[in-house]
Amino acid sequence: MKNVLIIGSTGQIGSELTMKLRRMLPEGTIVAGYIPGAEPKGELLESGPSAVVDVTNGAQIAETVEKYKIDTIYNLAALLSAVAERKPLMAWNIQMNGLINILEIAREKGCAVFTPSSIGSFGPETPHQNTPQDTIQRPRSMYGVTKVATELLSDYYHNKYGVDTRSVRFPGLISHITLPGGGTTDYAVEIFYAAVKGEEFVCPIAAGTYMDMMYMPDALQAAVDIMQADPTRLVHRNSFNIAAMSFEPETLRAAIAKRIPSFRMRYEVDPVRQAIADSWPDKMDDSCARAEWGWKPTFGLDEMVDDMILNLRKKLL
Ligand code: AKB
Repeated sequence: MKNVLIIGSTGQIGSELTMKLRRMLPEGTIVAGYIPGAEPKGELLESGPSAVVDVTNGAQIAETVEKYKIDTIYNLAALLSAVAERKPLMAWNIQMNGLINILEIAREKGCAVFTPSSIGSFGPETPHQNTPQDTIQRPRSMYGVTKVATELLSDYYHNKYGVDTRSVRFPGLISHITLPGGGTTDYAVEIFYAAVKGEEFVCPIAAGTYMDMMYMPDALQAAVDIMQADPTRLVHRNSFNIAAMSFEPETLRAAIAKRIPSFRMRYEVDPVRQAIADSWPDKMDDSCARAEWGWKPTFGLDEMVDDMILNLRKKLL
């Protein structure tokens, strides 16, 4: 990995992954791909090249790959689960037509490709406790359908054409730099903004709903480590379960209230997001990722809550 194209570089993961890779690979070129309307700003804009790369436009991807001699593509363009339910055709177009554009270019130019999957690739029939690496995947949401198809198509391009595709199934990602947009797990980010600003939080997910969650530094490390893993050790490729913490809204509320005693939360459950959340695992088994490429998270619930509050106080107050 030397010259890297990040598609979706201004999103929740992309904005931080681009900066991490620029710091990590000073000899390389890390190109921030974006779509008009979501331009990179500040440090992201100034610290390296950027290019308009719409994932649904194969010619744009090919041109950027050629121009910067790209060897690795991080494909982070996606509509998240709740918004994908409102715009299923758009989600399909971005997630699937976008992916095949990338895989075709990767096949021609010899690029490695990372396209994240998600806890959203599982469905109501999946075992919810210690969800195994290899298990039933019958999601009911469009987001989930595209994630399962992403895993299958990525493996297909590896098995048939030798394209170096690898990925992880991300839990809900918690971060303080760029807000997520339209996910089922977004409540676990938005709650911190409300708490730090001294506002009441209206939680769209019901008490008692457990989901896997992860703090962004661990997610970024996973995205890097999987692409740098020794391929001879990989039994799986697309995609690895990775887990860090599992909680329900009350656990998070209590952890925040311990640090901000005036914090208040009430529930107004969103039926669309709740149905999706109910169909997802409570807690995944990530033993294959641990065994095959050394996955190990560093942030648990308390470390994450401390760090989120510290950073959001700096940002918002
Ligand atoms: C979402 O909630 O849609 C995402 C995800 C878990 O993939 N954060």
